[in-house]
Amino acid sequence: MEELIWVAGHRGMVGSAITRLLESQGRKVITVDRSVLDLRRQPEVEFWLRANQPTAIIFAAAKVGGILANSTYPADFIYDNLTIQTNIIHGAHKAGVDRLVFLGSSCIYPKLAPQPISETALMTGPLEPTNQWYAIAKIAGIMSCQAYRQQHGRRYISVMPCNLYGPNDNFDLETSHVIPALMRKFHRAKREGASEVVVWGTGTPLREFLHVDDLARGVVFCLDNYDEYEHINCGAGFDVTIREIAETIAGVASFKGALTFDTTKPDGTPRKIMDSSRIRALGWKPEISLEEGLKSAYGWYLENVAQAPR
Ligand code: GFB
Repeated sequence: MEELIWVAGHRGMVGSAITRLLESQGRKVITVDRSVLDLRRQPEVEFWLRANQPTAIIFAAAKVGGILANSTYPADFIYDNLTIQTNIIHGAHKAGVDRLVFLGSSCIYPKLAPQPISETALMTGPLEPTNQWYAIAKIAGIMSCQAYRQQHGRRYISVMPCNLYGPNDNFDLETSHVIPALMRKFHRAKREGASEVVVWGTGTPLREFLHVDDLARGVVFCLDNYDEYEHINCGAGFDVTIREIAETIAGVASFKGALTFDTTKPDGTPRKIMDSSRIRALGWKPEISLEEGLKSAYGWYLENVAQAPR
């Protein structure tokens, strides 16, 4: 059967990176716009899957956001993610799609998991409260893949990325993650000649950041080479403090002023570096350094977002 891969969520940062990679490899990709198919509507998703018959699905469709979005819109995060993933995973099984790669997040692990966090830490302790609704939805997604594998023999797998950044990120200051938010803040401060930029929290939390093109290679690598019940981590292998990432982005954006820390904003989990030794042993490793990745992502922001009329 000729391969046809549905990248669900192809307009987002992760889905667009995976689509670019698959197309550069000459592989056949199918996508569908949100205006044509609302992934929260089960009969429509099932109909679309039966009509289009992909041979594999890469699942990058999700309601995502930074620390503030997660804690402000918990109902949206749990409802959208649970319905989208249940519709796609169940619909894939009903339509006879045998391969599916589900994407989760490092926030599935307990807030105080031993570091670096191995896959076996799942459900060994309480979650980080700021994103527990998103995390529970993603945990349900992992277990759904396992359930369809166990009961129906479906080759559905789950990949857990660390914090990501890159082209097509969300640069909205209220709902974005830290890297795009700081790119925007430093760019604006430089343009307006401001003497300081406000960074949320204490600056002490540690985060593991991976360029989305590296993640895309990891996901496609898993589609081709990984077929197991247990989910698999995909991270950069090192972490940095929020203060360090802020200073690096300030350098990339040539902002010379001061950083101030707004401690009324949440820090979130203190640290979440994953143990990615399993995927590395299989043959994947990141290729884009943090410095290089931040420079290219900032360049993308300048060309595609900063110039756009608002
Ligand atoms: O990227 P971020 O929102 O995600 O925040 P999480 C990371 C850290 O950066 C937190 C700090 O300690 C923030 O307080 N930070 C500093 C900022 N300045 C800013 C800013 O201007 N904007 C933002 N957004 N943060 C998310 C989860 O957690 O990570 C999601 O909520 C998902 O569920 C994602 O798992 C990968 O790493 O804290």
